[in-house]
Amino acid sequence: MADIDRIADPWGTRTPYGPGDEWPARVDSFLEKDVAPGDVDRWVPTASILHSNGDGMDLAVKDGRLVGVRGRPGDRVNRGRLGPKDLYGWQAGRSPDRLTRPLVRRHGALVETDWDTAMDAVVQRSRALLDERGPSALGFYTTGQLFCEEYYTLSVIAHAGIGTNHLDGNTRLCTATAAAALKESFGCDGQPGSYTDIDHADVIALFGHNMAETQTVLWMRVLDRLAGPDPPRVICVDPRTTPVARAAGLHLAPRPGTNVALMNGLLHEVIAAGHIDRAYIDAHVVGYEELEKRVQEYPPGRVAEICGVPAGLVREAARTLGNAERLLSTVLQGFYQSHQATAAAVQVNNLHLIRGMLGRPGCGVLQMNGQPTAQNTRECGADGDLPGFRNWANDEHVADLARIWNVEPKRIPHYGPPTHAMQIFRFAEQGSLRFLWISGTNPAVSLPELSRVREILAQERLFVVVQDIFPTETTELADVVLPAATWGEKTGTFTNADRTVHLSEKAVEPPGEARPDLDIFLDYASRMGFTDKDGAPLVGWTDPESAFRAWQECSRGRPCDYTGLSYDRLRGADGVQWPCDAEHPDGTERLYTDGRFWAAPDRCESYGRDLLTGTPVEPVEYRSLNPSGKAVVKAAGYVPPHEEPDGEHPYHLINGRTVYHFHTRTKTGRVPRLRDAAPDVWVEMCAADAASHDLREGDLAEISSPRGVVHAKVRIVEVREGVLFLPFHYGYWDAPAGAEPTRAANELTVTDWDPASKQPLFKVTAARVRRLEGEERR
Ligand SMILES: Nc1nc2c(c(=O)[nH]1)N[C@H]1C(S)=C(S)[C@@H](COP(=O)(O)OP(=O)(O)OC[C@H]3O[C@@H](n4cnc5c(=O)[nH]c(N)nc54)[C@H](O)[C@@H]3O)O[C@H]1N2
Ligand SMILES: Nc1nc2c(c(=O)[nH]1)N[C@H]1C(S)=C(S)[C@@H](COP(=O)(O)OP(=O)(O)OC[C@H]3O[C@@H](n4cnc5c(=O)[nH]c(N)nc54)[C@H](O)[C@@H]3O)O[C@H]1N2
Ligand SMILES: [Mo]
Repeated sequence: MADIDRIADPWGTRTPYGPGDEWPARVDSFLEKDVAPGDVDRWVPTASILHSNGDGMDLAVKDGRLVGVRGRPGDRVNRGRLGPKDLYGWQAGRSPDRLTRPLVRRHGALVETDWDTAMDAVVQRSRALLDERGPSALGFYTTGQLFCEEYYTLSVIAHAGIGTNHLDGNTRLCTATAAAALKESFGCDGQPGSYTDIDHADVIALFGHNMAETQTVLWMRVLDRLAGPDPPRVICVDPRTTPVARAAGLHLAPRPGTNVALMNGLLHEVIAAGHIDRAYIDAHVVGYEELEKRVQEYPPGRVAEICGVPAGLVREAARTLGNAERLLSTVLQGFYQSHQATAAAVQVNNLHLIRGMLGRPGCGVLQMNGQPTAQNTRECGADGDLPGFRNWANDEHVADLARIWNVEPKRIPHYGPPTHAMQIFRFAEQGSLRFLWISGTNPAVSLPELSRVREILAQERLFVVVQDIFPTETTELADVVLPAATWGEKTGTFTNADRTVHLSEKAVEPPGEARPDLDIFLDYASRMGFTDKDGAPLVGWTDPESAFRAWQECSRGRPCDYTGLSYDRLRGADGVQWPCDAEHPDGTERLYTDGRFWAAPDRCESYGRDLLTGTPVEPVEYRSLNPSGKAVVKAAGYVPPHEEPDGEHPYHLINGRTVYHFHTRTKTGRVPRLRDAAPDVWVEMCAADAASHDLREGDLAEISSPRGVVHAKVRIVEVREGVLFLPFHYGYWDAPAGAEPTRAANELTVTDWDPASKQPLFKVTAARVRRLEGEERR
């Protein structure tokens, strides 16, 4: 396998299988040129960290260095397979420009220092702000790429140590809508389905999800079903002709930002044809009548007008969805990063609820995650929610958490919903927030409207701590930089999108003085002297395993119950799905198999929100709507985006990913093979649009929006007319001279978010195009 060029062929050879069969194993591996398998000293188990699949893999160690990887054939997630980023991405860790010492800003410049000096600076500023302005002057912005133990520790520090409501993850940009949609429909976060649903499904529908490039191994599973007997029908909903669209039997290419109208059209047809499960609806669902009424306004003809998808295609897709016996749906950023994100994602849940397609093999919804450990961010409350999917608006849930932490309930802020990332940055802009600790994320490239983000982070009055493994566009704006150890250099657990927990063990030493994120957070907690109500340390654990045990206690009796697990149990277990407790000692493949949801008023994680305005539903209102805790079908009408193409900015600009790069490329841009596969930014457009600007393949174009400009080489592809696509991976740390600030897609995007999930609208921008000539070209 090592010989196959997985840059040229990201998915490798097929191992076909039929419905209900076990996915055959195929072991992918890569060792450095001069290393033979017999030379490897140790193989250390972990799972992939550059997407949310959680592919089980081993790290090869020789003479204390990483020298390669191999897939684990027994792992339930990947059965041995690895994607291109899994195979080569680990090489980034040894890059010579890793951060190896703390940095502090002196007279305007970042200079190296020791840990004591750096941590003292952080602690002094924290204390001073707590005294002068109170806890709301401090905020934390974390990630979906650390370990469970690290999030839990940070969550305790922020919620009960500092007592601030300003804690969120970059999961806000990523899977906030997944969480919101699951809460709206089922009362609680947690994927109902399982990756194994691919093995059984007869129809697989991908909504705004380019799985082929973003979850390569899961896509191999789909490709293997497509190559086997009795293959599933695949439906792709994406304005671009992605590799998913090319493999799909049915491709619907809606105008960007019209997902709700399309979903309503599909539901209209499914209901009109009587393809509903009346018994399931009567027994397990509230809200169906309202949906039935609402979707009447969306006959295929009207949907065709709004979405630009032929009515016949809407009908055909609805027939396929309606006739499916085992329907698996996946949803991702084409839905989540749009306006009406939650409203659209919820309609996919509705489709499954009214068809009774849940909790059986092949019948699943995957409101997907993107980042490897985004699920843990949410479970541990590092996204601002309360740990263990507790409801901030339910005083008993808060009291229960306070009991576990041995603090007074009033110490845990719960006066309103947690502050979302976009609002945290707003508070920093306005000056009420004076301290922002950023860990494992690079907002100076990944947040919308970058000129504004740079200005906010550069303010004198805002104290910025950045904890990263490389110098980035964000560390450049920091007051203190803390060098972290990363995956392979530290131990912890993490959970993928289908609730599978893996243990990732330390394989090699971190470079220089870099420290595991957990150690940094523990050090801060101890220097700050946080205590519980009896004067004992608030954070009573000292290492990954004791942190995991503390988290297990916090998860006890909750939907994400980890109490049946342990580090020993996870070693070599090849992935266990939560809940794993006394009742489910082997873990749980599918949730809601009995049609019972985590939605009763006393149990639910959230009472939900108005999908149009985002206003939280009052507890009494929820109680009367859903007294017995059924699943909730919520209808939503289509509204057009705030920013739509017009005469001045006639194009829809969307953006997203390529198979070779991960986000802001701090890792994949440092791996020669991956870097060279896609070294610089480009813009995709259809042939007719290119011709109208006299642009040919490879020409340089200027894309502009009311916020900024990007210069990019033209790629002529199959995409809806009037739609432009930019990969968002390219920032400035390795940009050619003169490229700043015209390389990052987020120079163009808008400061706006979905009212319910608060996820930013990366994929809703109006733009114009111009050919760049002569000396304008960099
Ligand atoms: N190679 C690679 N893999 C990754 C990552 C990576 O950076 N690189 N990141 C990981 C993370 S964190 C995430 S969140 C996932 C994201 O994974 P995906 O969601 O699959 O990735 P994107 O490219 O952001 O967006 C998916 C598709 O949405 C389409 N789209 C845009 N606008 C619309 C619309 O209005 N309607 C519809 N229906 N579709 C639309 C785009 O054309 C695009 O093909 O990938 C994960 N995996
Ligand atoms: N225009 C546009 N913008 C987008 C998106 C889009 O589709 N379009 N997608 C959004 C989505 S879904 C996501 S997930 C975000 C991603 O956005 P970011 O989170 O900003 O992207 P990354 O490049 O993954 O940043 C992670 C940072 O953590 C560092 N890091 C890696 N490992 C460790 C570790 O173990 N410890 C510490 N302390 N640091 C570590 C990396 O070096 C890097 O600087 O971007 C969002 N922004
Ligand atoms: Mo993401």
